[in-house]
Amino acid sequence: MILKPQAIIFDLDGVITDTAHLHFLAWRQVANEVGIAIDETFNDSLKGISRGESLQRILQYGGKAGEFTPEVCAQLAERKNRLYVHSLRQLTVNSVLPGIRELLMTLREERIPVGLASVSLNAPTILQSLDLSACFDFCADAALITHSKPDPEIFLAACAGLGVEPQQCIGIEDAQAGIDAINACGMLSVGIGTGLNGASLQFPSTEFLTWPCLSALWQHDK
Ligand code: B16
Ligand code: MG
Repeated sequence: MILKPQAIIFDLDGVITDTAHLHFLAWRQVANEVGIAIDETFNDSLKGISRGESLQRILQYGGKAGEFTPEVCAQLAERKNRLYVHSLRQLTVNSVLPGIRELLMTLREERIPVGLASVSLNAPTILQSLDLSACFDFCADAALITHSKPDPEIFLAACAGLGVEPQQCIGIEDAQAGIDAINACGMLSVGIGTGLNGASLQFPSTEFLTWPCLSALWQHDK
């Protein structure tokens, strides 16, 4: 039996910090401008979904799929991003979700490599605002990814960058698309929140996420 996982790979939005609400406010404004009303429940379905695909889902939801040229879609996505990036100014070192900074420090002490698998192109900026960049050994580059979660591509890229095998790693996610992506590459999956299906282990919030729990999961399953 291998006693420790080769790496722990984290999602960003909803696991490291809560940027979902900021994504929602920016998308709601852009959606309003094209006559579509979205709410937080619909926004949940955009978690882990890339910017371009999120826009397509919003247009579909509002019955406007195919109404805008690719150029206009690019402008709408760009406008959303400007609003979102502006709102990221409110992030500080205190915006890290409960227990996460402590877990990252423990993983360092245990010499377990740490990776990031976020499809957000703003991930490096967000980690900097949280003063967490140094806690990650490798962050998969969302710009090089062609498929959003639930495709496993971003998690496989994180494993490749760390030089580890997915089957020897644990992935942590708050979105169903992310849990499906983790499971698709053969990693053990840990879900944060409620209403997730198929996670190897699930916690209601990040404060319960500790190294002893992850270690116990590993030793139980491997
Ligand atoms: P950006 P994650 C995802 O981050 C968000 O959950 C999703 O709502 C967002 O559309 C996506 O990043 C792209 O973000 O527009 O900043 O490139 O959950 O994979 O950390
Ligand atoms: Mg997430």
